[in-house]
Amino acid sequence: MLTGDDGAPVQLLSPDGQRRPHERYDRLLADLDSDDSNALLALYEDMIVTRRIDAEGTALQRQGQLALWPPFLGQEAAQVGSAHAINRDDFIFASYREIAVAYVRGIALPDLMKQWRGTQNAGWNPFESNMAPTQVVIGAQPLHAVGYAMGVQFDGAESAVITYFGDGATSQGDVNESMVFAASFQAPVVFFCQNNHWAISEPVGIQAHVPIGLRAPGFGIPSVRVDGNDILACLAVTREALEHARAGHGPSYIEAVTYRMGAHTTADDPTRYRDANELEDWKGRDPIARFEAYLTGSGILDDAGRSQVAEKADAVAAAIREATIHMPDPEPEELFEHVYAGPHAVLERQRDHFERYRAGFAEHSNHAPHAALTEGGH
Ligand SMILES: Cc1ncc(C[n+]2csc(CCOP(=O)(O)OP(=O)(O)O)c2C)c(N)n1
Repeated sequence: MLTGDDGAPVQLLSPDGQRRPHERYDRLLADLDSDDSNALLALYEDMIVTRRIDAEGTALQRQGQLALWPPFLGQEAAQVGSAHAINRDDFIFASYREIAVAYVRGIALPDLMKQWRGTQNAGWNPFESNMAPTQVVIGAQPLHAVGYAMGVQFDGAESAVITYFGDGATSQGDVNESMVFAASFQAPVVFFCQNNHWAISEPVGIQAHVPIGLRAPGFGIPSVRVDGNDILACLAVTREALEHARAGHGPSYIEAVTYRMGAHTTADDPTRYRDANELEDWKGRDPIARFEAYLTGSGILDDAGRSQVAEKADAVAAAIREATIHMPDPEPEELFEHVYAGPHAVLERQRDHFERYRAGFAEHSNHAPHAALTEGGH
């Protein structure tokens, strides 16, 4: 059974990168400690690459190549650490900000960008990756996750479901309803809340007068708070929670305490509502700097390793840029595809109407207004 322990977030790496032994969680990292550190370097690489993807996404939006981008700068440990805990046959339901989760999941690079360029509603086939399209409707996806987890349970499968959402989402009825169902049916689902302290301009303290992780036990769901800027702690607690679900012990809840260092999206200006000192304070707790200090201090990472990873990050960013810039525009009628699994009479009627509407423009352009003018019609 998971617990909130003493309420302090679980931490396995101190802010200056020292490994802290932990009676309960060390078991869950035993493979990392014994595999010649390849797994540790893989975690580091994914953090560096995803931070680079984030910077590239922001730049592409500024250059008019993307409609919008939701930066996750500062949340790399929470996303990469937890995503490394997920098995291939587990299913993920995430929000728009979990781009690092999608990257770790192996979603193809161009597919990460389609939603943000606006060429597709969703960028990938959820059943190829066992990851649903990311959700922009706040708090909707935990409902989908619990429904899916109940299906997993009915099938008797030994897999788990994980759903990601933000601190702001916990105020939505949907999230609370999904916890009622998860607890009632003991569904094999992990609720992973990234408390990044802000729901656009609303600070978390307004909606939550107790730590968000403490709400779940009220639904009968065991919960743990974790330092969301400590990648090893995020990996360990998520592994434990997923094991708990796969073993048939029901739902659990993780509150990863982290910070959104960037803007809510590229359409937002956080300097209008956020104190600069707060940001400075959290920059001092940068999740990558902390892990890098640990790896360097234990001799796992050196300058050669660092530049190798930086090269990989640059290559991924270049591939993303190339794919985004050359992404073909869809035909407008494609909007009607993938709404239902099969044909649907109402949708067919709408498509037909839309096609005639578009054809009307073509006719109109044959009788262009300027032609009428030159013919002296006005
Ligand atoms: C149902 C719904 N209400 C409002 C919005 C507008 N909205 C977009 S993001 C957001 C804040 C979400 O904050 P949080 O859940 O903490 O996630 P974060 O963006 O910090 O990752 C809101 C209110 C929405 N997308 N969906």
